[in-house]
Amino acid sequence: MSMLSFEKKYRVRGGTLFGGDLFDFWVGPFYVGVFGITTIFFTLLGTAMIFYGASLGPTWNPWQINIAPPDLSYGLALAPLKEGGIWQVVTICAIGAFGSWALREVEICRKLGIGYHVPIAFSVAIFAYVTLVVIRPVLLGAWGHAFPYGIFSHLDWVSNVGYQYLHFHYNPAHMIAVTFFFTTTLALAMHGALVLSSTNPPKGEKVKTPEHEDTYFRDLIGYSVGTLGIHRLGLFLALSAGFWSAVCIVISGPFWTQSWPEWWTWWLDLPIWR
Ligand code: 07D
Ligand code: 07D
Ligand code: U10
Repeated sequence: MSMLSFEKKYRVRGGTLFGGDLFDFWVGPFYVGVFGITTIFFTLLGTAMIFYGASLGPTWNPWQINIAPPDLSYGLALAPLKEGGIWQVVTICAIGAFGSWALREVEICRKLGIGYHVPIAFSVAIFAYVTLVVIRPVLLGAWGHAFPYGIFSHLDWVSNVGYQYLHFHYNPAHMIAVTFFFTTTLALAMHGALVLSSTNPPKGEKVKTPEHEDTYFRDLIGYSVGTLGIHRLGLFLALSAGFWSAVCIVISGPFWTQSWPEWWTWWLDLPIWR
């Protein structure tokens, strides 16, 4: 792959978080770093464990492979490999790989002298995952409460856990998370559409300015959030979606054990109705 001239200039040593110059180089387009090596280590080990788990199971159909967490009876103990231990090793590898990836992002930010927005954003996704496989199971007292690793089996888990609370749509934090997800796609659609409409005109027409973009929304809704502002808003909306997702699942069980429709009885119990 050919290098951008900018890349030639900036690809110098320094800015690492750990290990000094160790692995402080590039392979093709990829920055390596100590955390690139740890990413590859955890990814290869985790993937190998998934293959081992699959070899013990009834199928090689990629849609149906299932690596399940230990039975609830193991509580928070380590389980034998074939009884959920594989899931435990894969989970350690996943957290190791995602964490290493985030730290490699940090090192690249430091080399470039840019903000840490991307690793912070990825950390919210990692936080949602860790909530599902560590924080909530620990609060409930068993690894068996985590989701299984498999394309269809993890969907079954979501459905089963949803119906355990009768109607998961009544979970107020789930409502907030869903609303943030929907708002994120609305915002990205509007932003993508607006930028293309002004900067990618038909042949022969001039590229328009950010003033055109501002004025478009002032004409339409009386206010423009601005060209930098829409990116701040986008990041806020997307991170809020992930954050409220983590909240909606961590309160289900550890902090609310009844059905979610029942939560809303506080409304009927308000003294103003009496
Ligand atoms: C487009 C970036 C690229 C990433 C991709 C995913 C793997 C898994 C591993 C066979 C947006 C790569 C997939 C490496 C292969 C094995 C062992 C990101 C993009 C293309 N899910 N989920 C999917 C994961 C959870 C839910 C698809 C991961 C929770 C529902 C894919 C995790 C809950 C639906 C997938 C995770 C949940 C899916 C597409 C981790 C609540 C779907 C993902 C680590 C969050 C959809 C068959 C995508 C589907 C789907 C991966 C966790 C619910 C297989 C890696 C437990 C309801 N999930 N998921 O595009 O078609 O993400 O499923 O937490 O309908 Mg899931
Ligand atoms: C966890 C993914 C982290 C990913 C990481 C990276 C790799 C590398 C490599 C590609 C959080 C992985 C990277 C593996 C790949 C290469 C090279 C993201 C994570 C770290 N729900 N629901 C949510 C909706 C219902 C239920 C969240 C909608 C039903 C349960 C979101 C509907 C019932 C749980 C959401 C709907 C139910 C959720 C998921 C509609 C089932 C959760 C997004 C329209 C009967 C989960 C933290 C998320 C959650 C969750 C949306 C319906 C149950 C808000 C829109 C009523 C049990 N639901 N849901 O969390 O909060 O992303 O998880 O009906 O656990 Mg729900
Ligand atoms: C944005 C933007 C903007 C831009 C942009 C973007 C946001 C301002 C200026 C960016 C957006 C896009 C490009 C749009 C498309 C993106 C998406 C839809 C998001 C989803 C992305 C994907 C699905 C792609 C995922 C690809 C990945 C993660 C790359 C995979 C790479 C590796 C595995 C190598 C990683 C390198 C490491 C760890 C460093 C060390 C490397 C080496 C030693 C060499 C490589 C060695 C190997 C690969 C072998 C090791 C094996 C591994 C890692 C395990 C593999 C396991 C297997 C089982 C195969 O706002 O505008 O424009 O562009």
